[in-house]
Amino acid sequence: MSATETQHTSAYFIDLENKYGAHNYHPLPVVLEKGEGVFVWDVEGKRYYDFLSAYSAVNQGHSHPKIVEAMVGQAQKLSLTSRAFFNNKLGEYEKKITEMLGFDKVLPMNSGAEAVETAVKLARKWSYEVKGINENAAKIVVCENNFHGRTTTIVSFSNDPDANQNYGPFTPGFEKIPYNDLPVLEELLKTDAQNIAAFLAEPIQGEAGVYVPDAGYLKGAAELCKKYNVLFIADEVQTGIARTGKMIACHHENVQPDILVLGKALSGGMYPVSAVLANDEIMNVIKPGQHGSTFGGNPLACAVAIAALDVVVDENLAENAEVLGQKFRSEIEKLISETNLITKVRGKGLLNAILINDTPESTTAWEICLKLRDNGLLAKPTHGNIIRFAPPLVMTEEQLMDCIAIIRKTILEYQA
Ligand code: IF1
Repeated sequence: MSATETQHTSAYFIDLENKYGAHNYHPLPVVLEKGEGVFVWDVEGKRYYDFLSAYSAVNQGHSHPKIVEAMVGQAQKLSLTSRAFFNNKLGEYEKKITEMLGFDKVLPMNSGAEAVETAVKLARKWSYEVKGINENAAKIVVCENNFHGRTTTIVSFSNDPDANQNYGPFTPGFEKIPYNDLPVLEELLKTDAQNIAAFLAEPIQGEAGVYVPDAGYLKGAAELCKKYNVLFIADEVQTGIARTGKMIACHHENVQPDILVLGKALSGGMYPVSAVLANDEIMNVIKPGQHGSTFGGNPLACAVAIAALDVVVDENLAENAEVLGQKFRSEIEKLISETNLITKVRGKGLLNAILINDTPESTTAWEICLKLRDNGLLAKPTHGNIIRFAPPLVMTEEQLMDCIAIIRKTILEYQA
């Protein structure tokens, strides 16, 4: 503890946030002070396994030394220039990420929602200037139960009342179809492709409850988009950066989206970094002065992202996520045979969720997360009765088995 930090209890910090902070979250009652690898510590010094990873932003583990070193070093040299001038980190980063993922160009932004908004603007502009849709007539097809961020345009195409109630009027030009339903997508493209710019989807619907689509869905959607000259936009803000066992989830089906959206773990959780990748025919429709942001592509963000990507490759995080994810699901399947409290486990790589055998309106999942906290593991329900489990990808098998033991102990004690 630094000399200037006075020791306060968790209650003190919770009271401060309740009094002085907007109540736009309902956090689990735990106050974190330190993070390292797969662990976090609260202000009382208690250690927890982090099984949320800041919603898959800390794939490389908390405060990864190589990313911290890159950040501190760059911060001491040059943090922000604005894009009014060139800098010596942006081009290096752009070369690295476009070569790594197989695209001609990248447009750097900051938050995931900003990157999704950028993808929407890019697809619309391409559809008017390249595809030839009448101006302001472009539609973008999205999926029911999507989560793509919280800007007004993005919540305009949400069907979650918590996300958009009383935030109208909404942005027009979006059409919702059921997720994981190729016939409906094909029917819509067959009848209206001439007015459709793009199909935007999450390769796995994270917030909706880690819904993994049927095998072949992503490939089928990409093929339909190609057939009807509609752009396929993959929102990999949560599923990207090795989380599902591949560098991006689309790679499980050898799909190369027309526009790829990344965020979160692109910086290892160290700094807001997001990105939109596309080939020249699409990306070059944006000309100087037609899009941007103050911090987008700043030297500090680039230095952090370069280090974060190196860690993913050097430490084989995708392979580790694949192996440990299979282990996690098989161990939870064993637990399901011992209890009625859990009805299902689903996921890919280390993006998983369990379904609690109670109604979505019940507080059972929340109460189980409180018990998991007491037993040294932090997780949080997504919707109602679904608990998401997403630890940092640097976890070892031994640590995973330790977490399985905590989950098993908690479930069996809770149902007793
Ligand atoms: C919150 C959810 C997860 C995302 C996908 C874009 C964004 C997100 C697929 C926007 C962000 C975050 C937002 C955060 C909680 C978390 C979340 F519960 F909200 F839905 F992960 F599932 N596309 N997801 O998952 O990125 O602008 O936040 O950087 O808002 O509470 P962002």
